[in-house]
Amino acid sequence: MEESEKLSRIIESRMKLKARFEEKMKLTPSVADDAPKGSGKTNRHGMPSIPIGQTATVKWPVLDLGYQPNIPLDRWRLTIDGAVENPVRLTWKDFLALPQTKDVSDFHCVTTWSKLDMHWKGVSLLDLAALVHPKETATHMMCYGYDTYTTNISLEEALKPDVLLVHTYDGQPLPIEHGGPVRMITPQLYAWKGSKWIKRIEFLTENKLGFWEDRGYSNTAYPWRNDRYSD
Ligand SMILES: Nc1nc2c(c(=O)[nH]1)N[C@H]1C(S)=C(S)[C@@H](COP(=O)(O)O)O[C@H]1N2
Ligand SMILES: [Mo]
Repeated sequence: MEESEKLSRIIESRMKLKARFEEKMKLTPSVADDAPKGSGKTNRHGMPSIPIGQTATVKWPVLDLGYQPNIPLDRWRLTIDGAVENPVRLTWKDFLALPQTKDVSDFHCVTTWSKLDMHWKGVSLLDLAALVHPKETATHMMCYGYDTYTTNISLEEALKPDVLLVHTYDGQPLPIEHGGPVRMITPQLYAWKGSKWIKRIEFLTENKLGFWEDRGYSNTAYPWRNDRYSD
């Protein structure tokens, strides 16, 4: 297929997905809550920039399972499969050939630090979804890291425009300790929803729990509701 044809297919598919999830997205707490908990100036989706219980940090702490996988770019692969019409297994070259998105967003870790205004570059989840065509029955995703980590997310959260698979932070390749070569970010949810060293995205037709969600952390992870643990 011609590159330009591929791109126009992604764009068309992206518009359809947007339309399909638009209403649900508008109703998510990080956009819709009328009494969000937190302090500081209002961010671009109408929430206080420091969610309740969080403190802004300048440093960028590292959190992992005690193992930081080192994946050379020539062996890096990203599999996107499950409830999709067109499963793919992307090489590094394939990944960089997709539309690239830059964004500046905030990072809220459940251990109470928030790092604001982080400069990212990568591929949006929405564009990746547009590439694989999720089936009508798809509702959630499970993300898998090269370190065996897993985390689940609903599609109305995952397909928000600020959810990216990033390879660049502050103009530099994402460091290994922060999940390089590629990690996911979820600026409107606690950061554990973004898998570092991401290796596979599986579309699901029902919700399943990931690593922390299965160990008492919240399924939904809404920072402005102090939604840290499952009850
Ligand atoms: N693959 C993988 N992703 C992960 C984790 C992990 O242990 N493994 N930790 C999560 C948690 S709890 C947080 S707060 C962030 C931390 O990202 P950082 O180490 O870059 O600050 O990554 C999340 N993604
Ligand atoms: Mo975390």
